[in-house]
Amino acid sequence: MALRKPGLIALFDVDGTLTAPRKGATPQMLEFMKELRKVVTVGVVGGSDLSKISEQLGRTVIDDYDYVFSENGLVAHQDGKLIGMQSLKLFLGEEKLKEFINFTLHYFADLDIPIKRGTFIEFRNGMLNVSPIGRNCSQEERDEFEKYDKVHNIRPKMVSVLREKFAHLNLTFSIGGQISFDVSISSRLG
Ligand code: M1P
Repeated sequence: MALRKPGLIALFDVDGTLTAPRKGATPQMLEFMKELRKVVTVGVVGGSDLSKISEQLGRTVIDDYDYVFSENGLVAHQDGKLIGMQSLKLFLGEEKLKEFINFTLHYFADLDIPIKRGTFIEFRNGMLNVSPIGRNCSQEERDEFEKYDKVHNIRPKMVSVLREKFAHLNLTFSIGGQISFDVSISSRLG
């Protein structure tokens, strides 16, 4: 590691950058990243939780990169060790969290979209991942939902309802992937 440039870090997004959305990295990409790490400090940043990023970049991902920021940076690893984690549960408290989840599930019950599958809300450490079609849809169903959403704005409309209804909770909403959006602790708060 003697050749590495000090004070410089190369940070890479996962889905759509190092891998196709929710797919594994190619051997060529993994080899490239390994070589890059010889000359510069390398970090990866993904919206998914660590277990999904590990599926995509390899089980030893936290040791293979200098930094791994999962859940959009709400969980941080450096040199294989956990250095920071935000907890949505602690931030909101059980009552507010339950109120948010209940409202979201009611919204889904009234939502008319072509198909629905399962896992509509995925509870992570610092965030909830919310998906109108459900996270355990197939790749084909995922691609179809993405197209449908571009026309019907299912996610933007839902985010705008939630943003207004839960304005007092200081949450951040982000639509980053194909079938879902992330709800996390607002970065504006310490
Ligand atoms: O990394 C971008 C997003 O990837 C996934 O989104 P989707 O399943 O909708 O394609 C999720 O892991 C999401 O949290 C993340 O922001």
